[in-house]
Amino acid sequence: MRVDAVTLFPGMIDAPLSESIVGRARQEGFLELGFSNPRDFTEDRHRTVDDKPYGGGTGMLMMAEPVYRALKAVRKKSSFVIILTPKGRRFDQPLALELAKKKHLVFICGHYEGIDERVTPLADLELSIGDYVLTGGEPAAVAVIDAVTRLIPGVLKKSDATVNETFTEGLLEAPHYTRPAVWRGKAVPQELVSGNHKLIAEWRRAQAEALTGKSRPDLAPAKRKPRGAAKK
Ligand code: 6GU
Repeated sequence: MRVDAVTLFPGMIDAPLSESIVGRARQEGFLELGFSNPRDFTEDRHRTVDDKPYGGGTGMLMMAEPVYRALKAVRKKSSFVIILTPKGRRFDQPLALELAKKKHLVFICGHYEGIDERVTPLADLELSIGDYVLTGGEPAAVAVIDAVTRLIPGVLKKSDATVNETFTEGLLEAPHYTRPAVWRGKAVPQELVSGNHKLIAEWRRAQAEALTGKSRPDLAPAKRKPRGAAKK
């Protein structure tokens, strides 16, 4: 997969995605990550990329033309273009699975108070990673690129590592333990050391359902209202 980021701060994306699993995926060619900086597409002496908002208000906006040119430099027919903004659709695992099928993703990262609204129609999707405000789209791009990269076939060693995991089945994962069997007086649940695979599977399922109900009742299927239930 090819990914390009349109950003004024490529280092905010390049550095975190040079470590660990994604760093290795880049070295091994599963992910090709490139950058296009709007500042490189300015023509004035100060290489200006931002200006004050019409109508007043605090902060600065990214100007449309440098962003447009930086996008144009990387966009291809096959590109799926995403603008990162807290106003966008909330990112989740089903969307990560959809994005992992694309050949080329382009992420446009807003900074300052955002981007001139006239660039929005250039994108296929406006995307947010949650209900809080970041200083810019770059940390959000890192989160989305990470979640997508680990779904590219071959990036994770175990092919089933992405099947039984949190959110894929709409449940949080059961707790995990490794050696020692007793650590500072705390023992590993006896089901996990029983060697009985059916018992282990049942224990994990029950733990996953209990945990989901407790921490994320919004995800718990049993707690959801039946479909078509009359609203009062
Ligand atoms: Cl995509 N951008 C910014 N600036 N803040 C966010 C976000 C994106 N997603 C959540 N908060």
